[in-house]
Amino acid sequence: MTCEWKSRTEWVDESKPKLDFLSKTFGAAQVPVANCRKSEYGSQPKQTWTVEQFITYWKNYCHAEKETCNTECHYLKDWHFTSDFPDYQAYFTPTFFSSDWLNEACDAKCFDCDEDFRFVYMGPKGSWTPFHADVYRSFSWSANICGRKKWIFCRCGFEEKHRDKFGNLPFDVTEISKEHPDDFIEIFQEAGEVIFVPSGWHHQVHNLENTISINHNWINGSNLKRVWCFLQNELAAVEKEIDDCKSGMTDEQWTNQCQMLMRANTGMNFADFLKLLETITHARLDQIRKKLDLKNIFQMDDIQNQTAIQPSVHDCLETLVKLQQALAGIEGDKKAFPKHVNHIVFDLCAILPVIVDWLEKDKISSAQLTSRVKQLTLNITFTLKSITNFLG
Ligand SMILES: O=C(O)CCC(=O)C(=O)O
Ligand SMILES: [Fe+2]
Repeated sequence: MTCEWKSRTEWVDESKPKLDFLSKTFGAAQVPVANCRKSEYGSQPKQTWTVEQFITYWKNYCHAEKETCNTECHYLKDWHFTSDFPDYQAYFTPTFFSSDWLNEACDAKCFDCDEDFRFVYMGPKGSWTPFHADVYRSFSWSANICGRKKWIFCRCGFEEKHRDKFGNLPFDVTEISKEHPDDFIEIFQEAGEVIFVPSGWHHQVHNLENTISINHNWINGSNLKRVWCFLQNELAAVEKEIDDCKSGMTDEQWTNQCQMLMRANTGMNFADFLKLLETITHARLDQIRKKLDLKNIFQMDDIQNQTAIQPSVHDCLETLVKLQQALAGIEGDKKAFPKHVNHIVFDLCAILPVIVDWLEKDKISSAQLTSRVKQLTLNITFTLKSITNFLG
């Protein structure tokens, strides 16, 4: 999967990172560097260095490591490499991981900040990432360019057993995982191998050699419900935290305050999530319009200007069931649509139940957001109904 990648040939020599090449080629880039021997507020403190500074440090560390283990241990992580060097093409996203709404939405400038979710990590032997679950409960994939990693996964949900009396999860599960081997899974990742991290699985990662890896965080129709659940839990946590301020606020002020705090804590609030869903939906409707000649069946332009009656929850769910029945009724090799259209239908079918759930929850968002969710529900339901009719 990775042997053709430029990073695997240009960045590595005899299984070791080509430090001089990396410094010469990418030295001026500014990168986050974590201090692996410290913990501040449950995470490793980070500073911004240049790649050149990091490589100089790394060379000294490799040298010093032989004499003493008291030296500071730094880890270059979460480097937005592709965004810094868009023409370099260090790797190709493996096909299995290519349905990636987060990065698709970032590329479409969906979010206010233009940081993507494509990263490079570089660290000396001994550098590590503390116990965590990934941002927004996204999936991640991680490919080793060189070196070796030990992953400690906690079976999904079992992390709850290991919270302290304040409800905090452990920072380091090295000892706990030995004491509770049934709750954890240890995996060793070699150079060239790719790890898939399922949504919501907590994990901790250790570099056993000087290691470089490339990873993405991604969301798609298969983990969207988990992301939606996570955001609702984050909102509930914020509401609980500032509950004592509620009496002095109007409903609108309260909603806005909670959403603002949610974005600060979590990096995504309901407006951002809706923007993501709108961006993906509109991209898929565009793709249908371009790729499939369904003009006789329905007028795609009508969808954007829909003035039809808002579908009920029952109507939306019935639409999904009917579409599934129509798809199931197609026999043998006879495909309903070309492959890429199946993929579009899959995405729309994943979004609909989430936004229907959103609408069913009273007062979960501002009137303005709710009206946009309604519009999206209408667009998707109308499209899926038309596709079902098309299937006969
Ligand atoms: O490689 C690391 O240090 C951490 C990677 C990680 O946490 C991930 O890919 O989700
Ligand atoms: Fe992670």
